[in-house]
Amino acid sequence: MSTNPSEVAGSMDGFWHDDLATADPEIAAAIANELKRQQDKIELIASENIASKAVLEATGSVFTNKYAEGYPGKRYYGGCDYADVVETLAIERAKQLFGCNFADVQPNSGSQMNQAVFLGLLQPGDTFMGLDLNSGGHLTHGSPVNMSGKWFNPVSYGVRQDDERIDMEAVAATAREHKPKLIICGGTAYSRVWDFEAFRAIADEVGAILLCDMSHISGLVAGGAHPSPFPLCDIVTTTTHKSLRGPRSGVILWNDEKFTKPLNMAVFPGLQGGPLMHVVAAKAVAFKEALSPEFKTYAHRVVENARALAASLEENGLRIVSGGTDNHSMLVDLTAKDVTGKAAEAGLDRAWLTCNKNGIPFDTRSPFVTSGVRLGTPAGTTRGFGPTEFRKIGELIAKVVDGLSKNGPEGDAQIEEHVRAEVSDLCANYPVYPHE
Ligand code: DSN
Repeated sequence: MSTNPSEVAGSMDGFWHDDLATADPEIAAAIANELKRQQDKIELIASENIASKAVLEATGSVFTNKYAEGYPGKRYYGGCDYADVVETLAIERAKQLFGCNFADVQPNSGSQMNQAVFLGLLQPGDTFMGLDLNSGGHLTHGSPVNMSGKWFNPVSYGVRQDDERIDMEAVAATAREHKPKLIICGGTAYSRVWDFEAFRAIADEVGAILLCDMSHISGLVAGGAHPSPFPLCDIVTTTTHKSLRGPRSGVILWNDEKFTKPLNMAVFPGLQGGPLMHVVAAKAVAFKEALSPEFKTYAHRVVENARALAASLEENGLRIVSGGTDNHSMLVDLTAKDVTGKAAEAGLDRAWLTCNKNGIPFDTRSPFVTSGVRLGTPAGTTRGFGPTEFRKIGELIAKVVDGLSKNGPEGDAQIEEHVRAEVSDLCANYPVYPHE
């Protein structure tokens, strides 16, 4: 029997490939198809965007190989010199971008950043308040199926039935009654400006910590197109891949040093091990982009485009929840058309318009069916669409919905074919990665 390791294990020749297409043609083909999907269809999912090539390059960098448990200057592994460089840059840029004193850039996701706030500042069973999922809140803000709702005691607030806006009087009354330790503002399907001053007054009155999860609007906050939660909120969390246009990840921000130890310790070693340093590097890149004057223009354009889309949808017979939008997103109520959100999502996808079904306030249908769709403008704005294009998109959406209204879930094949052609023209004029 041979004792030569290379004979025992076989040759290593061909183990390394210079490109993915040779190393793994199936995955390379799926990635190429995904790029084509993003190019050929119009992305209207309000929580998605098109990250820059620089962000993608950092995400795919050699930091994938590196363990860096700990924080800059205090690591549990050797060889962290450059990990420290990227993490320090990410922290400094995040602080500059959002005007705060401290940042933890290690949370791997939106869910983990919020878990860290719960782990660091609450005890199991503690009472907290968040926007009800049915009014546009997020799973991690107290849904009974999420850890926040299972291990803590959530009390929710909602929107008024008549104008579908958050009822601050009711928020105050609920806070007085339940004395929450934490109040969360921010949501995933709420298209109106958040009144941080009113939330601050309520939090002060009942002695609660005020957390803003600004994941949906953080790009708008960065660009000055929505009021900043700082300095009014104690802690601010945000994902980095929505309107902020970075890699898929999360960040925690705060001002008062008393939160530093509990929050840092909750992220590591409380919840996570080695940070995803390639994603931390990409976050630093995204923050630099968001600090640019061009990003300010982008953020304002996102809102202008959302208003144009909402106006066009209304002019074409569709009702927008709360009568319009102040941010990047809107909920379309399909009840009067007798079309479900599920059917609309499928019909619009056949017409190459990508969106998600979404419950509307006081929805009587299940979350798997729903009476609405949620639409957003961050991705379309990144590829260059302006109000003219979004008004056109509003007309196209209304046509598809009318086809569904007349024919049921199969929709009108002729209309959908016509819309696909119009979508193709728009997409051809605005490539997602122009220099690919
Ligand atoms: N799933 C995200 C959204 O679409 O809003 C929130 O985490």
